[in-house]
Amino acid sequence: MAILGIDEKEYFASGHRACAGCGEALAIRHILKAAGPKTIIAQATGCMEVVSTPYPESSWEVPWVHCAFENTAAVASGVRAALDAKGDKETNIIAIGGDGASFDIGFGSLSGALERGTRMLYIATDNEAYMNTGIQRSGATFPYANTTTSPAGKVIPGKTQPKKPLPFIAAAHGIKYVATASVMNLMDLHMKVKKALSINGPTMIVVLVPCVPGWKIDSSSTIDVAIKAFETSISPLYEIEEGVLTINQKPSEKKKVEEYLMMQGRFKHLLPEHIKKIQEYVDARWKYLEENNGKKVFDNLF
Ligand SMILES: Cc1ncc(C[n+]2csc(CCOP(=O)(O)OP(=O)(O)O)c2C)c(N)n1
Ligand SMILES: [Mg+2]
Repeated sequence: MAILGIDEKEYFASGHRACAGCGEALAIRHILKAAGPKTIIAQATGCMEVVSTPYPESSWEVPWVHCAFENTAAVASGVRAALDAKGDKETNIIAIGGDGASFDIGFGSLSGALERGTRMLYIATDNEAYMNTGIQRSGATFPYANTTTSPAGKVIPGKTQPKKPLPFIAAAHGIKYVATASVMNLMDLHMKVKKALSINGPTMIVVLVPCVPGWKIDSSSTIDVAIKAFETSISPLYEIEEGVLTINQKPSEKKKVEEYLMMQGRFKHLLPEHIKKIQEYVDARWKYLEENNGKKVFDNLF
């Protein structure tokens, strides 16, 4: 049975070892509900693999392939080629990687698969650090976040680089569909997964997934933090379809970034000057989105 179009059946079974309040596990659960049973997953190493797959226990109710950090999109491409050889046009292929796997280490194979036009959905579950190995900064880590490799102290105030704009980098390959999503709106995530899977070509979704130990938040506040990320425009929801940018949902009242930052231990060292810089950074990114809403931002010639 389905409630509001969402399958009641679970394809990511309970009993896995993710932390209480894990945003990533929640996203995976809903990605699979949207994709349904005719799906093959290729997944990079990372928290989700470690908590859900050690033999003989697995939470995956659909076929699942382990991938190294570097080659998840290449493995998905190979699975697609095998299905094509069998004449199977029905089965969905979803490659999933964390932010470390997607923004950084597996980026080469991801870019290759996007450029080749491989029909697959690539989903980056973005918790803004290499969480599985103890909270190291990645290209997705938000500026000024305290991580073990961008330690806030006398020398630096946390990460001193901006967040890599992966959705835009993916869209610049000329692919048909790129979207951002967040666990704060699971219906939106659900619809985006379904839409992406209906497209004949590579598609990509980057989902914001708060991490309880990495962000130093309470396990009961995962969704509240994700909502605040949306309300402050730190995590905007948009699609880039055939090169055209569409903001899907706008906050009714734009909140100050401070409200989001102060909910999390990883930002507790910030001084007013840092918060001001973050506000400017977020405002500039939001201004770009608003100014280009409904416009073609990338060519899609093929
Ligand atoms: C080439 C390589 N470098 C490092 C590792 C060790 N490693 C395994 S999981 C992981 C962190 C994964 O981070 P991310 O992709 O963001 O996923 P998360 O754990 O945050 O969900 C690291 C560094 C590895 N397996 N392979
Ligand atoms: Mg991560």
